[in-house]
Amino acid sequence: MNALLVVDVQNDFLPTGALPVADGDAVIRAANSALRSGRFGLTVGTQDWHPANHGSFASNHPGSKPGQVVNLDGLQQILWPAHCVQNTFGAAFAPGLESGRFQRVFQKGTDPRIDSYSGFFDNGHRKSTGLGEYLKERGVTEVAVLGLATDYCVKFTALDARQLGLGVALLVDGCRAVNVRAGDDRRAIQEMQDAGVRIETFGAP
Ligand code: VGL
Ligand code: ZN
Repeated sequence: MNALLVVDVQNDFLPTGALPVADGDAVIRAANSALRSGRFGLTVGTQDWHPANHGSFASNHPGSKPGQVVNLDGLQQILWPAHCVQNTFGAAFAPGLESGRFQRVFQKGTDPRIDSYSGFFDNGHRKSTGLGEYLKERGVTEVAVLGLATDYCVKFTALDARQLGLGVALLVDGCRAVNVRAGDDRRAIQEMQDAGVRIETFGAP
Protein backbone atom coordinates (compact mmCIF):
# COMPACT_ATOMS: atom_id res chain seq x y z
CA MET A 1 0.00 0.00 0.00
CA ASN A 2 1.28 3.47 -0.86
CA ALA A 3 0.29 6.90 0.37
CA LEU A 4 0.61 10.46 -0.85
CA LEU A 5 1.67 13.00 1.81
CA VAL A 6 0.84 16.61 0.89
CA VAL A 7 2.84 18.79 3.27
CA ASP A 8 1.68 22.24 4.45
CA VAL A 9 0.11 23.63 1.26
CA GLN A 10 -1.29 26.57 3.24
CA ASN A 11 -1.92 30.25 2.54
CA ASP A 12 0.93 31.54 4.69
CA PHE A 13 3.50 29.64 2.58
CA LEU A 14 2.25 31.08 -0.72
CA PRO A 15 4.13 34.07 -2.20
CA THR A 16 1.57 36.43 -0.63
CA GLY A 17 1.65 34.76 2.81
CA ALA A 18 3.31 35.58 6.11
CA LEU A 19 6.22 33.18 5.50
CA PRO A 20 6.39 33.38 1.73
CA VAL A 21 7.89 30.60 -0.36
CA ALA A 22 8.92 31.78 -3.83
CA ASP A 23 6.71 30.14 -6.47
CA GLY A 24 4.97 28.25 -3.66
CA ASP A 25 1.65 28.38 -5.50
CA ALA A 26 3.15 26.14 -8.20
CA VAL A 27 2.74 23.14 -5.91
CA ILE A 28 -1.07 23.42 -5.93
CA ARG A 29 -1.38 22.06 -9.48
CA ALA A 30 1.15 19.33 -8.75
CA ALA A 31 -0.68 18.33 -5.57
CA ASN A 32 -4.04 18.25 -7.34
CA SER A 33 -2.80 16.09 -10.19
CA ALA A 34 -1.25 13.64 -7.73
CA LEU A 35 -4.47 13.64 -5.65
CA ARG A 36 -6.62 13.00 -8.75
CA SER A 37 -4.28 10.44 -10.32
CA GLY A 38 -5.63 7.37 -8.57
CA ARG A 39 -2.01 6.25 -8.08
CA PHE A 40 -2.15 6.44 -4.29
CA GLY A 41 -4.08 4.09 -2.02
CA LEU A 42 -4.21 6.70 0.71
CA THR A 43 -3.94 10.50 0.62
CA VAL A 44 -2.99 12.55 3.67
CA GLY A 45 -2.52 16.28 4.20
CA THR A 46 -0.52 18.02 6.91
CA GLN A 47 -1.08 21.49 8.31
CA ASP A 48 1.31 23.68 10.26
CA TRP A 49 -1.06 24.64 13.09
CA HIS A 50 0.42 26.99 15.66
CA PRO A 51 -1.17 28.67 18.68
CA ALA A 52 -0.67 32.49 18.62
CA ASN A 53 1.89 32.21 21.43
CA HIS A 54 4.11 29.75 19.57
CA GLY A 55 7.80 29.88 20.50
CA SER A 56 8.93 29.80 16.85
CA PHE A 57 7.47 33.27 16.21
CA ALA A 58 9.98 36.14 16.43
CA SER A 59 7.14 38.33 17.71
CA ASN A 60 6.98 36.16 20.85
CA HIS A 61 10.64 36.94 21.68
CA PRO A 62 10.82 40.69 22.38
CA GLY A 63 13.78 42.28 20.64
CA SER A 64 14.29 39.37 18.24
CA LYS A 65 13.93 39.23 14.48
CA PRO A 66 13.00 36.45 12.06
CA GLY A 67 16.10 34.45 11.09
CA GLN A 68 17.66 34.63 14.55
CA VAL A 69 18.29 31.38 16.41
CA VAL A 70 17.16 30.97 20.02
CA ASN A 71 17.07 28.14 22.53
CA LEU A 72 13.51 26.85 22.81
CA ASP A 73 13.05 24.29 25.59
CA GLY A 74 16.55 22.92 24.94
CA LEU A 75 16.44 22.91 21.14
CA GLN A 76 17.94 25.36 18.64
CA GLN A 77 15.05 27.21 17.04
CA ILE A 78 15.10 29.54 14.03
CA LEU A 79 12.64 32.36 14.56
CA TRP A 80 10.00 32.87 11.87
CA PRO A 81 7.46 35.56 11.19
CA ALA A 82 4.16 34.60 12.87
CA HIS A 83 2.47 32.12 10.50
CA CYS A 84 -0.20 29.42 10.28
CA VAL A 85 -2.01 30.49 13.43
CA GLN A 86 -4.79 28.00 14.19
CA ASN A 87 -8.14 28.80 12.56
CA THR A 88 -6.87 31.85 10.66
CA PHE A 89 -6.83 32.39 6.88
CA GLY A 90 -3.05 31.91 6.83
CA ALA A 91 -3.38 28.41 8.23
CA ALA A 92 -6.09 27.34 5.76
CA PHE A 93 -5.28 25.15 2.79
CA ALA A 94 -4.32 27.13 -0.31
CA PRO A 95 -7.23 28.10 -2.55
CA GLY A 96 -7.71 25.60 -5.32
CA LEU A 97 -6.02 22.77 -3.42
CA GLU A 98 -8.43 19.84 -3.58
CA SER A 99 -8.15 19.23 0.15
CA GLY A 100 -11.50 17.42 0.14
CA ARG A 101 -9.56 14.51 -1.37
CA PHE A 102 -7.48 14.04 1.80
CA GLN A 103 -8.56 10.98 3.69
CA ARG A 104 -6.97 12.41 6.83
CA VAL A 105 -5.32 15.65 7.88
CA PHE A 106 -2.63 15.76 10.58
CA GLN A 107 -1.87 19.03 12.33
CA LYS A 108 1.49 19.81 13.92
CA GLY A 109 3.28 22.57 15.78
CA THR A 110 0.43 22.90 18.28
CA ASP A 111 2.65 22.90 21.39
CA PRO A 112 3.95 26.46 21.96
CA ARG A 113 7.18 25.12 23.53
CA ILE A 114 8.38 23.07 20.54
CA ASP A 115 8.32 23.35 16.75
CA SER A 116 7.35 20.51 14.45
CA TYR A 117 8.65 20.55 10.90
CA SER A 118 7.94 16.88 10.28
CA GLY A 119 4.42 15.58 9.83
CA PHE A 120 5.37 12.62 12.05
CA PHE A 121 7.09 14.03 15.16
CA ASP A 122 8.00 17.33 16.80
CA ASN A 123 11.59 18.56 16.33
CA GLY A 124 12.74 16.82 19.53
CA HIS A 125 11.05 13.54 18.54
CA ARG A 126 9.22 13.82 21.87
CA LYS A 127 5.68 13.26 20.61
CA SER A 128 4.12 11.64 17.58
CA THR A 129 1.36 13.33 15.60
CA GLY A 130 -0.22 9.93 14.98
CA LEU A 131 0.67 9.93 11.27
CA GLY A 132 3.18 7.07 11.57
CA GLU A 133 0.71 4.91 13.49
CA TYR A 134 -2.05 5.77 11.03
CA LEU A 135 0.04 4.67 8.03
CA LYS A 136 1.21 1.50 9.78
CA GLU A 137 -2.35 0.47 10.72
CA ARG A 138 -3.30 0.74 7.06
CA GLY A 139 -0.35 -1.30 5.82
CA VAL A 140 1.40 1.60 4.10
CA THR A 141 5.00 0.75 3.16
CA GLU A 142 5.68 3.46 0.55
CA VAL A 143 5.02 7.19 0.67
CA ALA A 144 5.37 9.96 -1.90
CA VAL A 145 5.93 13.44 -0.45
CA LEU A 146 5.33 16.87 -1.94
CA GLY A 147 4.47 20.36 -0.70
CA LEU A 148 6.07 23.22 1.25
CA ALA A 149 8.73 23.81 2.07
CA THR A 150 11.43 21.56 0.57
CA ASP A 151 14.10 22.62 3.08
CA TYR A 152 11.94 22.40 6.23
CA CYS A 153 8.69 20.53 6.56
CA VAL A 154 9.02 18.42 3.42
CA LYS A 155 12.59 17.43 4.28
CA PHE A 156 11.90 16.46 7.89
CA THR A 157 8.73 14.58 6.90
CA ALA A 158 10.65 12.58 4.30
CA LEU A 159 13.57 11.87 6.70
CA ASP A 160 11.23 10.69 9.48
CA ALA A 161 9.37 8.47 7.01
CA ARG A 162 12.71 6.84 6.11
CA GLN A 163 13.53 6.43 9.83
CA LEU A 164 10.20 4.65 10.28
CA GLY A 165 11.28 2.18 7.60
CA LEU A 166 9.05 3.47 4.82
CA GLY A 167 10.10 3.68 1.18
CA VAL A 168 10.02 7.37 0.26
CA ALA A 169 9.79 9.22 -3.04
CA LEU A 170 10.19 13.00 -3.10
CA LEU A 171 8.04 14.42 -5.91
CA VAL A 172 10.39 17.36 -6.55
CA ASP A 173 8.23 19.14 -9.10
CA GLY A 174 5.61 19.43 -6.37
CA CYS A 175 7.95 21.13 -3.87
CA ARG A 176 9.36 24.62 -3.36
CA ALA A 177 11.89 25.85 -0.76
CA VAL A 178 12.08 28.77 1.69
CA ASN A 179 15.82 29.19 0.98
CA VAL A 180 16.73 31.21 4.09
CA ARG A 181 20.23 30.76 2.67
CA ALA A 182 20.85 30.38 -1.04
CA GLY A 183 21.26 26.70 -1.91
CA ASP A 184 19.20 25.36 1.00
CA ASP A 185 16.92 23.64 -1.55
CA ARG A 186 19.83 21.81 -3.19
CA ARG A 187 21.32 20.79 0.16
CA ALA A 188 17.94 19.55 1.42
CA ILE A 189 17.45 17.38 -1.65
CA GLN A 190 20.97 15.96 -1.26
CA GLU A 191 20.31 15.19 2.41
CA MET A 192 17.11 13.36 1.55
CA GLN A 193 18.83 11.43 -1.22
CA ASP A 194 21.62 10.42 1.19
CA ALA A 195 18.94 9.05 3.54
CA GLY A 196 17.57 6.83 0.78
CA VAL A 197 14.78 9.07 -0.48
CA ARG A 198 14.18 8.57 -4.22
CA ILE A 199 14.01 11.87 -6.07
CA GLU A 200 11.25 11.67 -8.69
CA THR A 201 9.12 13.92 -10.83
CA PHE A 202 5.42 13.20 -10.89
CA GLY A 203 5.15 14.42 -14.44
CA ALA A 204 2.11 16.59 -13.85
CA PRO A 205 0.76 18.23 -17.03
C1 VGL B 1 7.58 25.47 7.76
C2 VGL B 1 8.99 27.01 8.68
C3 VGL B 1 8.18 27.13 9.78
C4 VGL B 1 7.26 24.56 6.60
C5 VGL B 1 6.76 25.57 8.85
O1 VGL B 1 6.08 24.19 6.43
O2 VGL B 1 8.20 24.20 5.86
N1 VGL B 1 8.70 26.19 7.69
N2 VGL B 1 7.06 26.40 9.85
ZN1 ZN C 1 5.65 26.72 11.42
